[in-house]
Amino acid sequence: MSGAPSSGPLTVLHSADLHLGRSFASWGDAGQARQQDLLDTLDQIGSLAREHEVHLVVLAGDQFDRHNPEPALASRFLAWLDRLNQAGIQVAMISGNHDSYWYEDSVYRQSLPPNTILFREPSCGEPVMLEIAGHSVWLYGIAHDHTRHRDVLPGFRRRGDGDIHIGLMHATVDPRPDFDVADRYLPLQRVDLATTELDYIALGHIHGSRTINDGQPGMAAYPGSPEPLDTTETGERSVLLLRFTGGPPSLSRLPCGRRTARRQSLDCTGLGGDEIANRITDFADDNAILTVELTGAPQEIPATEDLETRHAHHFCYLSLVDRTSVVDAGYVRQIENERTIRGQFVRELRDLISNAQSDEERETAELALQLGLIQLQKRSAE
Ligand SMILES: [Mn+2]
Repeated sequence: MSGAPSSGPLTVLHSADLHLGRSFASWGDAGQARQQDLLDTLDQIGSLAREHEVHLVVLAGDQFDRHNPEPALASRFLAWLDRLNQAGIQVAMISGNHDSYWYEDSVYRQSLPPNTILFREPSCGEPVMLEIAGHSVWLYGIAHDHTRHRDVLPGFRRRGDGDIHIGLMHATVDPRPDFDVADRYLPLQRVDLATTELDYIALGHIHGSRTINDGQPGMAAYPGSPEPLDTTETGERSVLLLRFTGGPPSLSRLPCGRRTARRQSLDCTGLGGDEIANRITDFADDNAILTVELTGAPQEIPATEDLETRHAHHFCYLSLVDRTSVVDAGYVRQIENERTIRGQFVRELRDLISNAQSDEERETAELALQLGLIQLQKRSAE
């Protein structure tokens, strides 16, 4: 593939934030399977690189969830790099804030296959120049380092005309103005990227997919995590396929990942516990990391923890969020007229709710009504 000059485009696959070895500690039994999903996705990325006959793979940090993963996992990753080596595909990578090179026992301090370039410095020194498929490719990389103040942009700048200039950084581009981003997460503005005049900057750190300065000098993109890492990483996951013919590349997304995280709303108005359970199993999908938001006014308080446990096997992972309204629920209306302790409790809490002086006060009283009824329901079940 390399060697003889060609006039064809340079093709590059860009990924980041795979977080291999993540523990998924709060996922119970599903956690172990998720670690295997990450490895499957790593293999899928390698297959996509070979299938699309890319010349170069760039990995923009957080390949691992921590800097010193299990030796078996490190070996697995090295073997993956080696398979790309055998396919004649170059790799360039940086470490991220999760897998920082800075530590003495960093996974990246072992010897890497000859196709792999690792940027080890937290500021950009001399770029690395490669001849690939008839193109001169200049690579500029910044390794994550939380111990040094980094004024990274002076060195991270196009040197020389012509050719193809690609940067790699693990950074927070255009942070929300109301959000204070620590220096170690490298807060930068899109205009800072434009001034680098690089043809493309391969970004990592933000787990959603986003393109910045599209078609302009200093074009940059986040591929996002290729496999969802929690319930909030919703929607299709992808890696980026870039074609360089001079100037900013054309960019397309290649779908990837084993599972998909999504949210689903379920109106529980008038439904009892069994009916709510049936509606949840209607969503059954082995590949779904599903969050169901329960709304409306049900007949009974949804037993969310119990429902999660009993129906987890229909999904990769199931999480229920109870946003049902206790105040208007059928069972509360029934209880209200009872000459019982819980009837008294409901009447008093409903008074508090209707006489609340602020939204906060009303929400607190509603929550108290809900939690109190759950406790009373548990007690009557014992
Ligand atoms: Mn990350």
